[in-house]
Amino acid sequence: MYWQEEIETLNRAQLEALQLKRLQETVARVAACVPHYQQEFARRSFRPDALRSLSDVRRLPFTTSADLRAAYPAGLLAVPLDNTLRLHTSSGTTGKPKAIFFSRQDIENAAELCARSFVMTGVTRQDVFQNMMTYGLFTGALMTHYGAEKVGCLVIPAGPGNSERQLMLMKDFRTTVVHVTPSYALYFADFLEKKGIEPRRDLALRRAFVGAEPYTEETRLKIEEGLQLSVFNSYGLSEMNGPGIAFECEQRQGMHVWEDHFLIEIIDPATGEPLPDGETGELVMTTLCREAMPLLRYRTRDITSVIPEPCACGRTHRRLNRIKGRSDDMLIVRGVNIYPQQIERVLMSIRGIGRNYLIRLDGLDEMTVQVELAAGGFNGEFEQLMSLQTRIAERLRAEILIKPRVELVQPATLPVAEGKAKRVVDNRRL
Ligand code: DLL
Repeated sequence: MYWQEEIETLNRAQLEALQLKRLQETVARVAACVPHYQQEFARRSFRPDALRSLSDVRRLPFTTSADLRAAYPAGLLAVPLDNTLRLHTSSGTTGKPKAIFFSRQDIENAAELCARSFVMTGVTRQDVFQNMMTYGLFTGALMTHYGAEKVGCLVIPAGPGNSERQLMLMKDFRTTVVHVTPSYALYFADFLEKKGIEPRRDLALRRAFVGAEPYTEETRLKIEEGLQLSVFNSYGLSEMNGPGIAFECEQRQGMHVWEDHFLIEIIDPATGEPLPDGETGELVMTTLCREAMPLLRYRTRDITSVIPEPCACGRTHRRLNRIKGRSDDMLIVRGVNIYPQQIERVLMSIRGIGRNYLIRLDGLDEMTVQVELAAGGFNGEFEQLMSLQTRIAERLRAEILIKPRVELVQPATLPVAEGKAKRVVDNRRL
């Protein structure tokens, strides 16, 4: 099923011609009215008419989150403030957030891309869409809300948390689709289990759109098992609209990026040099249709690769592999580079442990992984508990090359996230 079949199936030559035209327009616009880009262009003696082919995008400067922070609160606006309609912010780890402005057309486009994404998974106007993302400055809920309304779904703006109420809404209004973060989905699966709810028997859930933070294939399986539905990976970032940037189709073999709106590159994060399709590196995105705040070569910090092969669904927009992590999430422990997702992958594949965990770094360089026991607690012998602990530590060592301390804790004792989870607490004195 398609939402905009003609655009979704444009052949590559047509799609690339459209991208080039839109890239030239975008660059001409920022050259005319965004001081930040005017200065960057002047510094490298770049003239917009030098953009002749898509590979010329490499002559453009990168934009970083530091550039956006420096531009706060005015943003890198390309239109008068009067022409903007909505503000979202993206909170970084510290300091001021990034301010992202949207024009009426930008909001409309974001909703269209969400609608495309949902229809691609098989959603129709018959669906009941319970939006468990946070409403507010975060883009996650509002953008998908508009997209699902466009498709004609009944939208329930539940927001996250209050699991009792979520369950009541799901039962009473026969919710078929949820949009949720992986951490809350895992928590909610535990909650249903404790309540003795058998999702397939008691609820009408069919699909979960899961995103807003990195998660592993093993976590997808845990969510599918717990909620008894199909999980579709939903990717985006505030700087590029929020959700609906890349989404899995019914094949669920990577996420189609809407390339008529975004030009993607994969670069080596250390050198900034482009990498060929299939190689893993940092995703860089350029907006092609943004009115209020076009961004050139935005460094997402997300680590992934492009799947160049055509997809069986017939869409020509290329796919991204699951995000492996963020380059700024990488931990260096005793000289070893570790992504939190490597730890998650191991934990989610071990039976007998629960769905919540926390990575703690203390002292000089000591790593402790706290893991909740499965929902029913542990009924076995002390020896069995010790052997489970040893097994987890050994499996982790095989994956991350260092052996962390493993602490098994009672179910429901680690902090629970309704939005994005904080999985790493770094108290090191380095
Ligand atoms: O999280 C937008 C969004 C909302 C996407 C709801 C999907 C669903 P930000 O708060 O700006 O925007 O955070 C963007 O979250 O750069 C990734 O690091 C991470 N992220 C988002 N989706 C995924 C995903 C929203 N499916 C940052 N897999 C991005 C992995 C994801 N990481």
